[in-house]
Amino acid sequence: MEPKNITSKPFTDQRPGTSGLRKKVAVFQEPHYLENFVQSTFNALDGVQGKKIAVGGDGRFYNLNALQTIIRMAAANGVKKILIGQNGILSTPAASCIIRKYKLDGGFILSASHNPGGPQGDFGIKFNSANGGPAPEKLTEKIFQESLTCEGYLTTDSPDIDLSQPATLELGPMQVEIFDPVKDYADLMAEIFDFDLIAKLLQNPKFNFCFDAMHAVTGPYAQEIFVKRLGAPAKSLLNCTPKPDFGGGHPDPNLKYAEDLVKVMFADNAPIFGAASDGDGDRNMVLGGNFFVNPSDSVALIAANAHLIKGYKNGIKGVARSMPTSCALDAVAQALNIECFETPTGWKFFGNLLDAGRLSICGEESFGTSSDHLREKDGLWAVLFWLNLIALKKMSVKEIVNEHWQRFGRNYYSRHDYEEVDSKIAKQIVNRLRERFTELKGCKFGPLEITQADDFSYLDPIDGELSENQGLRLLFKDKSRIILRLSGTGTSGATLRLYFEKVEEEKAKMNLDAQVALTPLITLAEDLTNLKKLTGRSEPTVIT
Ligand code: G16
Repeated sequence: MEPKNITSKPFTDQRPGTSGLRKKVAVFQEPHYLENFVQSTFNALDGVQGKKIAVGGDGRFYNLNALQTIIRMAAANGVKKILIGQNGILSTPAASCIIRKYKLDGGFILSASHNPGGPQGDFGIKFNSANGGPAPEKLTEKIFQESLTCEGYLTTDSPDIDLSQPATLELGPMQVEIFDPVKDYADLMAEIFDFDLIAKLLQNPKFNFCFDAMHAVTGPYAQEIFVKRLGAPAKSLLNCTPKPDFGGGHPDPNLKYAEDLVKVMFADNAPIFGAASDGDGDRNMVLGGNFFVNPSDSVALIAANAHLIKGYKNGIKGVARSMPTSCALDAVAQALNIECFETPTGWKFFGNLLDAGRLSICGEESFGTSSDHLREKDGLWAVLFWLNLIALKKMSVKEIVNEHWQRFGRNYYSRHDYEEVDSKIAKQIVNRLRERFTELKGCKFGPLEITQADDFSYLDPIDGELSENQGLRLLFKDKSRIILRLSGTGTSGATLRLYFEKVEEEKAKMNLDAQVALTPLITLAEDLTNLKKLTGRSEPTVIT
């Protein structure tokens, strides 16, 4: 196995977004595109000679080609050992789990998360560091800088490796281990949750639940955990075979795209509990029978009840949420007298706080929740948390959420997404609102008074890094919020996200439809931004 130096030209568009580099498959198929990014990552890590890394992905189209490319490049760059999920499968949380468990130097996750797959869809690659978490901004920026001058890469002529069976082999001096991607993760879940109690619940004929893997990576994990280990009926699982095009769907667990699950859960005689996960298994959506749990409420409720769960029985240290996530979590932190951090959007911002032992539970409005058991958001962990809680409380999902609101207040919350908007127009909308900040401060719109208008910035309390321009905030006297930001995960045009929040402390007023409760804020946002008019849209693409 002789390393070969291949000459290429630098690309100018390889700056990682909110979560790694995501582009159309066709872009990744351009000669040298993937290779240059991988080499830039190796270079940004000051080389990978003698290092141990993992690689795997969500099963989407182009995963297997990319895997073989990375294996060859790893060998040529002097990697000591590479661990690869069997059949190239490795969910994002499972990758984080094995990087930590086997003390690896990091790993590549091949996924564009919830974005559609298939030859016309998206592909993505992200690097997770030795702590198991997404590369911090400092590293992603270094990778980007390397990519701007990357004029070649190292690879070999070795043939493809058979990834279909667990095996240990050698590629030149590099050890290659193809491993079962499910076992270590499932073992970790069994350490955190009361599997005996959950098994009793799932095997009780009076209980029924439905989990939708959306033809994505969590299928094999759900089969092992829910059916094999916990004894749930196999019919509880939907779409559990990963497919390169996710069955033609959009593996985003929300009310619009998880339509198979939504049909089941919003029917007469709906199951008691329903959940879905996304392409790479880090997001989750939780539903009760005819009832949607907002992700911002879910993380707050998980924090409030963590002490009841085996893995957190000694209580939790602190909590964190991304800025656009509702402040429901803050109310819990206040009651528990623990720290609550507000970070920019992106799981990478929780990493330092988790490593420093400052927080135990964190989550985002974008259907991500997790804890310090690893350094990624974790879809199945959240589902197991809910199942454990239902088994303990013997209440329905709706009753559990209502009990939470009655205790902590309700933060009415919704996100309106406008996808594939012309990038120029999207930027113009954001810039115009920013320009009006001084004028807007102190303005009253009926009962709504703006007390603060700013562009969120975050000073990391652990490493002192400043992250600016993280989303426009209009904060109101009554604790309502309107937030506007551009997504960092789309691949076509721009996605504008508008977030609305209104705090309700009056117990009798907690059961309105969120869109109704938020109408004054939604109307005001349109008046201030002219978003619909400027984008020519009559309604958002997705409402959550
Ligand atoms: C990624 C990040 C999350 C972020 C989400 C949405 O999730 O890991 O932290 O909240 O994108 O980001 P944006 O609003 O910029 O599109 P995933 O599941 O796509 O990896």
